Amino acid sequence: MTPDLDWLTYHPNPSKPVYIPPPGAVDAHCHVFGPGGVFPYAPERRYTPVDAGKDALFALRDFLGFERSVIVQATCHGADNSAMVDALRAAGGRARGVATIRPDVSDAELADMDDAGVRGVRFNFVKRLVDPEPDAYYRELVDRVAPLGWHVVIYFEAADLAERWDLFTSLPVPVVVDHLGRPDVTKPVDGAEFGLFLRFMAENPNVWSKVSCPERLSRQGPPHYADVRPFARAVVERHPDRVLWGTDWPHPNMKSHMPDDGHLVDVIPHIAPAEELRRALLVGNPARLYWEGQS
Ligand code: 0GY
Repeated sequence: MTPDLDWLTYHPNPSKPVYIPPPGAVDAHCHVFGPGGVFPYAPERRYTPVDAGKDALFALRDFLGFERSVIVQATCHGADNSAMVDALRAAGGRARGVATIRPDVSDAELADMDDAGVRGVRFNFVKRLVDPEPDAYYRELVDRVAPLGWHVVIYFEAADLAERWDLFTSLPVPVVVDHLGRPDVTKPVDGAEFGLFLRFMAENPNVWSKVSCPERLSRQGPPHYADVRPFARAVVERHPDRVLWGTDWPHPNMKSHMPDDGHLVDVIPHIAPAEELRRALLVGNPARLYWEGQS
């Protein structure tokens, strides 16, 4: 399948990070795309990416100094999780997955995904990627996966938080927010918009955040993404036991630039300035949520 004309391919030779992650470090947000010839992209997709398969993902993991990965189903594969599950099975216990499911998923399919290492479902509310459903749709899906001990990953734009507040604050499982809830980083970190996100985390002890994707949120750009750091750091310091970090490789829909993954890793010490914070962010927290079956 031909990629979109304006699609930016992942960095072919990222720099070696100066920061060395601790043993057991987890890249808790990354994807696999295809290859489309083996795992076709979904007919309802909003973009056609450049193939980015499991071998390239595992090579990057090793190069950057990570031991494990959490592979999140991307919208270009719809609710066909086979590329992600294939990667989990090939990873020999070193990867866990987050699936996209629809109400027609069978219990046998859920059990098979659980066996492969899926530990959560992703609900996407970003309107350029999907057509979001009414709250009841998501509640029914949570009822299906809660007995398996799975959690929910939610991806939304900052403006959606107020609109979906009732849903997001009433889910009976751990809830992991992608990319800090996508704040507008030109607004103050102690302003009303990010204040609502901080309140969301403070009032709901089951809510986690990925302090990921400075490249998506930044106006100042690479290599330091300095304008995003205060937002990520505020969350890491307030909730050190409920944060995760990920590369977001292969960086779908990046239009401004393609990040050097080594530079992204070098942001970590700036958002988690103490060794103890970094160990929680990269090792302890993802281990608890994805490998030890508890939050
Ligand atoms: C991300 C971000 C994006 C895409 C997807 O599933 C997806 O297609 O999540 C985006 O376009 O912002 O986390 O990969």
